[in-house]
Amino acid sequence: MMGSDAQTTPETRSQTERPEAAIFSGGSRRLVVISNRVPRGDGPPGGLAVAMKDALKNRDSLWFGWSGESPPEASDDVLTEQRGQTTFAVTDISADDYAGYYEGFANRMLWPAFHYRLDLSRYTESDFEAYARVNEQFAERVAPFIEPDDLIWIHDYHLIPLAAELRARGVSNRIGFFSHIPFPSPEIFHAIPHKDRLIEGLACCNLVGFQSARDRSNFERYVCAHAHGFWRADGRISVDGRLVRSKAYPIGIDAEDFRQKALAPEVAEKADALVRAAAGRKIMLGVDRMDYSKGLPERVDAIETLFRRYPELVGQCQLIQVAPVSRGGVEAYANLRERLETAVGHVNGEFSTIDWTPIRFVANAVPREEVAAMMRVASLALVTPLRDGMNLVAKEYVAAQDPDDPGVLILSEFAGAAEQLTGALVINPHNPEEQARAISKALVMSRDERVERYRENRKVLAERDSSWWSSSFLSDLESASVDDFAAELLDAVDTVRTAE
Ligand code: ADQ
Repeated sequence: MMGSDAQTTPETRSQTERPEAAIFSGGSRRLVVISNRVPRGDGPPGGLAVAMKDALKNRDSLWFGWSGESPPEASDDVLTEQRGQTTFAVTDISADDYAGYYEGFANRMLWPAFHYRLDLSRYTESDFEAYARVNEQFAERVAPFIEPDDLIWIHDYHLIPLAAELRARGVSNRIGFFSHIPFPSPEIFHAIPHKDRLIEGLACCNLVGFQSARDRSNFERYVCAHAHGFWRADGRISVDGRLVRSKAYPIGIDAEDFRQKALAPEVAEKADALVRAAAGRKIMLGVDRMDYSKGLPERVDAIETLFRRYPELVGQCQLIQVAPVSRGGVEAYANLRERLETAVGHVNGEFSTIDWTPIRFVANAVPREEVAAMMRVASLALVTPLRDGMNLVAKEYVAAQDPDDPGVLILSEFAGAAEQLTGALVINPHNPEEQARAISKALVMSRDERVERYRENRKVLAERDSSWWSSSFLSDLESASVDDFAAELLDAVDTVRTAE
């Protein structure tokens, strides 16, 4: 629940009892953010909170989502807490619905499918029903808070049907949706049960944002080939009379803030200790949530290939892989941990010497500042997902480098970040030989080439930071044309006529 020092006001609101309108500041509309998780008052800010920092600055906002509580019987109460200009509004999800909605349809069905792993997707009708129900509950509970001029920004795959549920409750505001994860190719999307409900949810938005041009193209191709969509001259897509614009907004980071973290005196000692322990050997770093999309077993295979192909590197470098367990409730993740530990054990068993281990595997979470300090001292980073919406670790690694003596980023061509970070050594993670070759190249790369590649990447980080990401999305959402609504009205009239 929310921080103990917070002033929490329990309140249940009916449809008619609307909260007081917020006062607009700086001429900008109030922003309503809706996401599964809402930043907690007492913990470090999570990824989305960091990315949304600038969007929330100097404007009134409401952030709605799950409270983090799932009692056996959940009430429909919404608890609010004011922090600065933002009202945080949270609601419980019952234990059964949480299991079906979050662990079930969102993380057992959609996450693997959107990451091209239909083989890992598990579908049950009751999971989908819970997913649909939670989206309905979210719409029902947030609708009374929405004022006519608010901009609504929905985040991620947990809440794809939400816009349709809001429209069904008469919400005619501008609605934007951002997908943090990939959008799969049309053939894969076509295989997802209830795909029509998902497309309907996205088509009810005025703007749908993706991490990369590839994701956007996948969405548009699906809608046009399989959902009666067609492109209009103005670039928007018409889907059943609704007009939706889709565009790539690659999420950025606050690079300077991350660099400061890497240099913080509190973690300098930790970084020094790491360097001392490496005893002159080069540090290769991997930092990921333990997820099958991140290419971890494939990375371990590549390290084995590296030492076989380049025996002169044995004893000269070490991979430090931080991969804390995530989504422990989903079985595919437990299997992954087992597979990974076996693979690491195999490589370490084969190549270790009395004073050297090829792979140090850390399955516990490491604080963000320590991660930053590790990135600063690593000669190279392995960011080799099989699929990734963006991958912020790639950007953070670049931000943490010493500009005069930077390390090398080895990056999967299947991470959204590869469309932007052209200074990286880009590899296919399914090919251990190619990955091993890139590592060997990075380990001996001249300082001049490293600096040149770093500068290319760093320029992108500066031009496309987190502030650019949120402001460009919101300004496009704000300028969504009134035509959008006209088309929706025509659609509604048509529906009424058909019914008559
Ligand atoms: P994630 O899949 O969680 O996010 P990613 O972007 O790599 O992936 O990481 C998000 C944050 O978590 C980063 O700030 C990173 O430093 C931190 N993190 C990851 N592993 C960590 C570890 N082992 N220890 C400590 N911190 C760790 C989803 C999508 C991504 C997309 C983001 C943001 O899957 O593709 O980039 O959202 O949109």
